Parts: sequence; structure tokens; C-alpha cells
Amino acid sequence: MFLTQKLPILIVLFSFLVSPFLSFASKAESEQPINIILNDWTSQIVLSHITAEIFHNMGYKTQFTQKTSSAQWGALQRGLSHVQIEVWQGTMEKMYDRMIANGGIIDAGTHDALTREEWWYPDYVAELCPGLPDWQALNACAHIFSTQETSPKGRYLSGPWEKPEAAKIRALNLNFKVIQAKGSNDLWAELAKAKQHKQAIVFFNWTPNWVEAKYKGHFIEFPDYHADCETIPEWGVNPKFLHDCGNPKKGWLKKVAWQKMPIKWPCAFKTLKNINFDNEQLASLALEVDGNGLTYQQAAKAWLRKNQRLWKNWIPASCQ
Ligand code: TMO
Repeated sequence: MFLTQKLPILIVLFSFLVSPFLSFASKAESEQPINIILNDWTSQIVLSHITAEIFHNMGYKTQFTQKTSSAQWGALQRGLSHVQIEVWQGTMEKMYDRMIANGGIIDAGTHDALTREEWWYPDYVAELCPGLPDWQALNACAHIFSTQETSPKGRYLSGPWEKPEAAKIRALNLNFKVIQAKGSNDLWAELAKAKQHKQAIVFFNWTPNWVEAKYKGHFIEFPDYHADCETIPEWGVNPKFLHDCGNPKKGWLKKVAWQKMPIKWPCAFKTLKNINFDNEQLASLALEVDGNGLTYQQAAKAWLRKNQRLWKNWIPASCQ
């Protein structure tokens, strides 16, 4: 009688006494590592490291897998990878919508950051090409953007991300040719070189990013984005073609997860939903690496050290 009544209390007492000595790992619902996708731009990589460290702190194991933003979807859908911490509307909305509709991936919430991904030029180019940032000014000065590869057309230097730039050029009848950079470092190198020689350049850039801290410049103003622009040819200035518009100017930035993550690692998923960065935080993280030479890990660790109160609050009380 005594024992059966008191047993629950004894168990509670016992676990209370012992729990501080148990490793954090005992709190993870599964020993299997959470696989986090590393894409190929700086803020995404730093945020991935921050996320991994937060999960470690909660007792989870993590792994990274490098995937381009176009190759990531299959891995997420099949459960080979489980988290992508920066899904940008301007480049990834189409695949995001399709994958959510398929049910393979789930939305893990939206960052506060508002994003824009678009053709961009440094300040001094405005003097070389009057009428910018209006896109209609581009054709009259296509020649000043031309390179050996593109002459007599202007060069538009794109990134390796999912964007139908050639279709946009065709739909807006621009006298430009797309040259695709291998990665963001190539974009920054071309920007520095062009600036040094005061040469015209227009390339794929985005915000928040480190560039805005170091270079003044502008996005090209294309016809305003509308979802119909990408699905209904009749929409917009060109009735025959899709993509006759720019990217969203206040785009979303989302986190996505493998659909079974909430069952397999419930506390990690709840925490992922709370992880939230704004424009300023993202731009300064990117600047630490691309401007100030820190490694991705160093930038992540420094941020975690300085912002403990903030990120510890992202872990729900029931998971601590
Ligand atoms: C996905 N990106 C931020 C490089 O445009």
C-alpha cells in the first residue's frame, strides 16, 4: 500500500536527482542525426551552422549535406536531408509550392527578413546608363555592358540559382545574354573588378546580403512581380511569353523540413519553427564572412556567444 502510493513520487524524485547528470543526448527523441542542407551562399551556410549548434545544445546529433538549391528538394522529400534554413521566394517559390503540394516537405515558418533577388548594379553605372533603374533604359546602353563573350549584346551575370533569366530576357526583349557565374564569390570578384575600372556591370544580387554594407547600388526596376506572370502568358507587357516581370520586392524567407521531422525529432522541429532572423542580422552575418574574413563556423560561434538569451528562447520550455 505504502509503496504503490509513494512509487510515483519516488520515481519523480529519483529522476529529478539524476537528471542533471544525464548527458544532453538523453533528451533527443532519436539518436539519428538531423541532416541539415548547406546551399551555396553565405548567410544560408552560417545559419545552418547556428541551427546545428542549437540542436547540439539540445542533445541532437547533426550532419551537413551540401546541395544546390535545385538539388535539395529530392533529398528533403526522401528524408535524406531534413532541414533547409533559408528558402528564398524570388528564386525558389515555384519548387517550394510544388513540394508543399506534394506533401514531401513542410513549412517550418517564415523569418522576419524581407528579401529581394534581382538584377543589380553599383551606383556609378547610373551615370553610364541614364534612365536606370528603369529596365526600359537597359537596351539603349546594352553595348556598355557587353563583354567578349556577349558582344554586341550586354552581359547579364547570373548566379547558379533557380531563375529563368533567359526567359525573362526573351519576354522583355532585352538585348542581353546570360552568363552564369559558378558561385557567389565569382559575382563579388567581377563586381570588384568592374568597380576598379569603372566599367558597367549588371548582375544577380540579393538583400539581405553583405554587398549592401560595402557598395552602394540599385536593383533594376522591372514590371512588378505577380504570380500570374509566371503562369499566364497573356499577363504583362508581353502577351506571348511568361516571365515578363521582376522578382518580388518584399519576398518571404522560409524554413522547410522533411515532413516526418515533427514526429521523429519533435523538439528540434518546434525549435526550428522559432528560429527567426531579420534583415539586419542576416546582412551582418554575411558581412562577417564575405567582408571580414571569418569562416562560416567562426561567424556562427561568435553570433551564438553574443545572442545566448535570444536563441535559448527559441527552445520551447517543454523541451529544456
Ligand atoms: C538564393 N540567393 C539568396 C542566392 O538568391
